[in-house]
Amino acid sequence: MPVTLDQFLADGAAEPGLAQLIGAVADACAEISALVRRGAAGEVLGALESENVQGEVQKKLDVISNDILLEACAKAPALAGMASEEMDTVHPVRPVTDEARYLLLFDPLDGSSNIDVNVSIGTIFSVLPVSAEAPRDVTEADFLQPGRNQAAAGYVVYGPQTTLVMTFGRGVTAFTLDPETDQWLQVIGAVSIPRETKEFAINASNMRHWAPPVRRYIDDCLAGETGARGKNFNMRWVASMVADVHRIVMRGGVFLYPWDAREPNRAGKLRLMYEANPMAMVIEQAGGAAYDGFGPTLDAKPASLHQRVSVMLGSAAEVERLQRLHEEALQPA
Ligand code: P6P
Repeated sequence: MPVTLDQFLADGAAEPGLAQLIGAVADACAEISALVRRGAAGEVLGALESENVQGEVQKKLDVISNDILLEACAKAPALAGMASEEMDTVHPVRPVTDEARYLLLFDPLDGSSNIDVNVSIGTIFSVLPVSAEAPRDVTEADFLQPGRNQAAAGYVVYGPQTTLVMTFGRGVTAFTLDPETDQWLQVIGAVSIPRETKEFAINASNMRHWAPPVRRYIDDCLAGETGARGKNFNMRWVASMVADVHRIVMRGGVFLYPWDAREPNRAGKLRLMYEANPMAMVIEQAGGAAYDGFGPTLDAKPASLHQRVSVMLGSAAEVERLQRLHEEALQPA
């Protein structure tokens, strides 16, 4: 009989307050999964009139998922505050104390442009520690910590199966939701990402806008066995980060959403705090690597809650190659 998430969390996977918080996240995601599965039958598809802080049109399910997470997670006594892609500012839950010592950040429904066309989407979450000399409400500054500080991170992919992949910093484990019992059943005890791969994921329509190191890396992949790599590559692009990252978690690969010249003043499309950092922690804990064009993603020092970042992550040998190409590009000719 597979281990359930409740058993896993009760058996010392993390200190009780953090375990209870992750349990609340999982409960919320089981509820979101049921809504995603119902789709149009549940009258939750389609877009709203509103836009989020990113200036993106909000889908009904974006806002519903955000509210489900806010309500479910606020019940966890260890939680002092939350932040979300769908909310302009941070959301204090209770004053910071020795018990209320965590912050939760999330993208409630990443890839939401895929909702209406029935392509896998997901929830991404990150947990940071917080402390205070005396009880006080959290502020945005409390959230601006490097990803290396995360106490936990993970995602739920709503696909043919609903699967939770997460880490407390001691390896990566995966649970699949049994919709008949609403129980999360452990399906992988220790995820390990192959160091090598033949599969890359990037939106190739942006090729003419890429920086030279990215262009060189992809050109070498496309040259296949006749080129510098001496092997053929395959390409995948779901346009749903959670789905692309989950494939890499399951069989290796490299995912790139790098800086490009379309908006030169923008570091990238994806957000550091609640997309890149949690994914980078999962990938590194599973033996892969994550790089932001300057150094390890997890070492990036955030300046603002919704800041964007260049993302290159996955099989370690490929990320190391990308890092070398970036560093060589900085050398004097
Ligand atoms: P593009 C989804 O909107 C998302 O934020 C990520 O999940 C995904 O990897 C990326 O954007 C897709 O972007 O430019 O290919 O549509």
